[in-house]
Amino acid sequence: MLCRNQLFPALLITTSAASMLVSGCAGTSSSDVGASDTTASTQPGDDDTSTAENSGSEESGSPNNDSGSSDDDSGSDTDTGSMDSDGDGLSDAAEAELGTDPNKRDTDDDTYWDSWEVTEGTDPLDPESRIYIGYWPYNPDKDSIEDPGWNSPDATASTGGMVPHFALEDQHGEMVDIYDYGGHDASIVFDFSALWCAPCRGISEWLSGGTSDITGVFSTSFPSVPEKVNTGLVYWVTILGDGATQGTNIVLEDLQAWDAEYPNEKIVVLAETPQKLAVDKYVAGGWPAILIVGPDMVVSHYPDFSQDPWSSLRLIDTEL
Ligand SMILES: [Ca+2]
Ligand SMILES: [Ca+2]
Ligand SMILES: [Ca+2]
Ligand SMILES: [Ca+2]
Repeated sequence: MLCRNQLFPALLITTSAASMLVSGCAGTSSSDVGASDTTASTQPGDDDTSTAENSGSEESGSPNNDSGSSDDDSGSDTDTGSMDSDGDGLSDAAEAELGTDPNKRDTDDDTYWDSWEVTEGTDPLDPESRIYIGYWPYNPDKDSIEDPGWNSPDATASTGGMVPHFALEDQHGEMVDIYDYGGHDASIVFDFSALWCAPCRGISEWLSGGTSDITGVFSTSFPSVPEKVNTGLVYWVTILGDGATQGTNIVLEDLQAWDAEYPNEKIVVLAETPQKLAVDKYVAGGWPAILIVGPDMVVSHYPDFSQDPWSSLRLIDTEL
């Protein structure tokens, strides 16, 4: 259910940083549960969030490392034309034809490997031509992740639920495939926010380096989160799910305005579609709805909003 009233955040400050909470915006009177629930909410997701990583998967399509190529080219292969010296998925011969560097995976230093650019139709010799303008992560093996579909019993909005395969428009006007965030050595945070939601704005302001009162409370309670976002230890995905008034849609200008007001080059800002499939699934108790997803696109922590709207932030701060 969606939030029906806007609550400016009550700042529930206690002497313990662990119990310091800012309330989210919820549609029911149960939203202002305070500091009494801080311990229970950290239990179920702990193991999930700390063990779900699959650190090797990012390079699973290209097993070589920069130091050599003997693994792929052992045995009877004596045709140097089929060698892939840099392990980027393109043979040396193909790279000679393309003009890319056979000893460098990302010839133009735009963060995307030569073979990925060929696959996606961008120019591996031009950094201005790249898979995502925003330099978002790319997962060449994303098709190996099984899409359960929105209505599958495997796609529950709960810890252990599989995230369906979807794509949404970002602040640069490009469609972003959410499975591109999978397969890396980093968890993914889905932050469902609404334009009308003051605590949502507080979160984004905090992550953009803001210093207002509300950001100070977040900083005190969850001090390591901004640095983990800024260094890529976690991928933060802001999904704007509701417009300036409740039930309205998000357009590109909303994304651009949000990004301009709360700039962080590591954070993609996505627009929920008018169908609101993701919001209907994941925003159960109030705004913002913040959940943690593993590299396998399985939800590793889904918060119980009525108990603790900020349990995901606490887990990011203490476990990731
Ligand atoms: Ca190569
Ligand atoms: Ca190369
Ligand atoms: Ca490149
Ligand atoms: Ca390029």
